[in-house]
Amino acid sequence: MTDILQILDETGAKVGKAPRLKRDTLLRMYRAIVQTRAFDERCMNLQRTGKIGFSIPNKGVEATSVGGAAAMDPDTDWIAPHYRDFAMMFYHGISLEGMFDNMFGNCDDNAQGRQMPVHFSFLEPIKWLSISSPLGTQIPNAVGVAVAMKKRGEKGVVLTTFGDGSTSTLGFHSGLNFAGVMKAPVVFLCQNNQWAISCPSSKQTKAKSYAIKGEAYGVPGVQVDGNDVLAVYRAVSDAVKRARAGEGPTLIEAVTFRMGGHSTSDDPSRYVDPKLFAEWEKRDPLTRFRNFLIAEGHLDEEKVTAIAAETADAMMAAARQAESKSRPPLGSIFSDVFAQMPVHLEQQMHACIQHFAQRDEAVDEKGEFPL
Ligand SMILES: Cc1ncc(C[n+]2csc(CCOP(=O)(O)OP(=O)(O)O)c2C)c(N)n1
Ligand SMILES: [Mg+2]
Repeated sequence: MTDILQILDETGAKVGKAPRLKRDTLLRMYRAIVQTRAFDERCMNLQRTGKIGFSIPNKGVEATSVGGAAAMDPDTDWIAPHYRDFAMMFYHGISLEGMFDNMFGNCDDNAQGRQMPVHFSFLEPIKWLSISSPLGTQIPNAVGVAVAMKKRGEKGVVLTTFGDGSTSTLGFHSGLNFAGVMKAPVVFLCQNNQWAISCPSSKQTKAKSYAIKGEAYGVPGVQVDGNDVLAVYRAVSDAVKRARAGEGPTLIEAVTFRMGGHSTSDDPSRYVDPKLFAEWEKRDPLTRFRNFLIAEGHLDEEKVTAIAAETADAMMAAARQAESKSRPPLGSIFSDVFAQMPVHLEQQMHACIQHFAQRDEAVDEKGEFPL
């Protein structure tokens, strides 16, 4: 195991060799981080005012997701994401409205309100497995996709992401083991944000790191500064190169910190020492990258303000648009399972619609989630 990979120090000064990225790509990475933070803020407001049921904050961990996403080629590659990783979608240019349609579970939500908020399902702009709540299940799914692509002779690579707590799941074990044996073209990116809800890393594992866990499966492990978007990009793109060259999987541990609650239902002040927040605030991935981009002449204060303002406006407009749409029709609970709905389901659907119509009761639960 080598030392932790870092390219930008906490002030944004270069301490390692920066990857050769075009200005447009660097700015796209920056915008994706800004968008994720603005999305977080909007969703927190919407949840606190009772308009949506739930959200998952990403403050502090955005660079891990964006650095990983930027290393993937939408023409060939797949992403099998963790739920705290939707910054990846912002990098790849997802429609904001589609994201808010999911947050409101409205009639245009492509899961028709059947999923929890932030559990996005998209087939574009990059091949993306739907986000699932049971931890670690995306890991064997990702390996399956990777093995299938290898068998078909396709050159795609799969990036799968998960949290530190998810390394304690069976999915992590079976996924890494199978990938090691099959030399699958997959990259495992563990977002070590130090917490699994209120369980700290010190109680999650006695291993020296999460990266070291690859060794038992014959999968090389690397540790990277997860608040340094360029270092994450470098680690993931090196692992992608290995995978594409037929050299098998890599496990990357991105060390970062969750700068807020687990979800909008959580109160981190009950278990996180406030000193830790103050300490990690100094390593903020957004400030660090912004300082770097300004020093390199890619950004200036005026542009920084303009990007922040246009992002906040776009979030507000997309959220308003999604909020104004109706809920999915009640009958949609029964659709999409069978091409031809069986008679017994059809009967149940009519009975259900009639039941609510008779009670003159709008289906309007507040939709609060306990997690
Ligand atoms: C298999 C499974 N066990 C338990 C849970 C309940 N649960 C939801 S989130 C969470 C913590 C996950 O921590 P981590 O993997 O570090 O991800 P993070 O939330 O920090 O991004 C737990 C235990 C679950 N969703 N799935
Ligand atoms: Mg975690």
